[in-house]
Amino acid sequence: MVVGDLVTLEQLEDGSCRITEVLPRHSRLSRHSMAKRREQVLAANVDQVAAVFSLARPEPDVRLLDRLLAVAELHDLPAVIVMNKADLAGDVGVPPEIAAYSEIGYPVLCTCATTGAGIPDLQERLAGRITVFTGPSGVGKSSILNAIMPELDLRVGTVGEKTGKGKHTTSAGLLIPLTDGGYLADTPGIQYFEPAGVDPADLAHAFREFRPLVEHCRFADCRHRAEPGCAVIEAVTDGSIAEHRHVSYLSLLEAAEEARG
Ligand SMILES: Nc1nc2c(ncn2[C@@H]2O[C@H](COP(=O)(O)OP(=O)(O)O)[C@@H](O)[C@H]2O)c(=O)[nH]1
Ligand SMILES: [Mg+2]
Ligand SMILES: [Zn+2]
Repeated sequence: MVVGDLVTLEQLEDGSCRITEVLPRHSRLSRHSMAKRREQVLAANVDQVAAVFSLARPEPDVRLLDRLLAVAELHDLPAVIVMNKADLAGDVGVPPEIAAYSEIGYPVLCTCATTGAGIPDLQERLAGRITVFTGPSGVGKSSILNAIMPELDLRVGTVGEKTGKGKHTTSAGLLIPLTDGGYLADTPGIQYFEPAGVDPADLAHAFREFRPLVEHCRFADCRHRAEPGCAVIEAVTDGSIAEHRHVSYLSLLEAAEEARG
């Protein structure tokens, strides 16, 4: 049983409850453990992934963002990008590199947990759905949750991300019910996703702007690495695909191929 599973309960005579059945999952988020060589389900019944980053302090890590988006695509889950600390962006606003994600089909929401700007838009996205809320530490995930639900009073800053077992920490396997329906699932493991178990031939589909191009590659089994007549590489060369997206693809491809042996 994992975060997000729906179960049926039986109430015992002493008033406590016993789980009698885990209901079928309509979706799941999993990773393949390289060491154990098996699938590890991180969360069940997930509706979407929210990849949370900050515009500054720390700067957005687009390679990690690409990885998280690829994980979402590989699980057929829609993803939304949250850019927090909008107050630190100054006049520059959202850098073009980040704005480019909305051009390829990912909504980009800007928030400021300290002023509450953009939080209502985010709340609207989260209502009634189970969302995996993920991103590197320090970007303001706990602060955003506190802005949404002050009664939660999550620890912010340097305190116990990894160690704490108390109810106020964001350690593994927490499902936070939202006041207007829906849940946030905190699944730290998603960041360490390894594409073992992913067919290298399927990986290009995890990069949505590659999808319409792959059929134009000269070779049907093109891996979009250095093959002649590769439509993906041509698009990278002419600037219509961002180079870091291709680099992120190549690193996942390498890992997927390595895992295959
Ligand atoms: N300037 C600014 N700082 C923020 C914002 N949101 C969070 N912070 C700060 O960023 C740091 C990390 O926040 P935290 O919520 O613990 O991040 P988490 O590790 O992703 O949960 C804390 O010092 C927060 O006060 C924001 O919107 N603007
Ligand atoms: Mg936190
Ligand atoms: Zn190709």
